[in-house]
Amino acid sequence: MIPPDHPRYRSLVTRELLAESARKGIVSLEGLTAHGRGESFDYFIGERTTESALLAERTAAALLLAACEPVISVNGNTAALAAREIAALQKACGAKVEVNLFHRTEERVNLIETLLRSAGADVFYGRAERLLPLSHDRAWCRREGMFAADVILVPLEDGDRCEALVGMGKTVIAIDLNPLSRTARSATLTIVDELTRALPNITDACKTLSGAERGRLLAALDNNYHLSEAIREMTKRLSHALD
Ligand code: PTJ
Repeated sequence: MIPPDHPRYRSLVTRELLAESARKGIVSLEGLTAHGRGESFDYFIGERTTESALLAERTAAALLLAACEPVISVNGNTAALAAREIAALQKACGAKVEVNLFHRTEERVNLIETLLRSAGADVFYGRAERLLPLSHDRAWCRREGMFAADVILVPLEDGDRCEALVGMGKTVIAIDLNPLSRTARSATLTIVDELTRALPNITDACKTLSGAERGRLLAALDNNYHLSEAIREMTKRLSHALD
């Protein structure tokens, strides 16, 4: 039992949720280490949404709303941490929600789809095929889903697939706390923020952005700006820690 007055209460509760999800088979054991890496980068940005991340979240909303075939890709960590937030974003932007796993088994796909449905998401399912140019199992997706997407949101992605999706001509929005990762550097737009803070901000922006604001955000999209602002923020905090 974690006492609510523990200074790291939220972080400890989240870890417990992920550990429990790993025991159920939703999160992979590797997903637990990925979360630890994310936590360390979150420390460096002060565990809050920075100004540049919020701008990236609003730009992500503009991209999703402008898309013809938007898709939200969901893996084990994303489902465990944010199934309800995924369902809310789907309602706000009309994207398909499709499960795509690195450590893929049919059992995990089914568990994650069931969790998403119980949170209110309308999960895109059907026969998966090896359609993406990758040698690992993230290549499996649906022809009418991810394969046909023009804009795809990929929280906690690995660099290989992000590069492959961009290479296929897709607009890729990544959510990744590590601004140095291959994913962050190869995506069209990277949101350097924690998943459960980023998703509600994108959903809010989907509901409130005017047509003119959307146009301005799309015209100003510059991923290098978001990455360098995130690195600047982290460097600033680290150097203040020495004061
Ligand atoms: O469920 P599966 O089988 O598809 O596996 C999923 C994992 C997460 C294991 C897989 O995609 C993976 O190995 O990811 P990576 O390459 O470790 O990348 C995950 C990235 O997400 C890292 O750069 C982390 O810093 C970042 N990250 C981790 N947790 C969060 C996060 N970013 C935002 N919010 C988080 N909560």
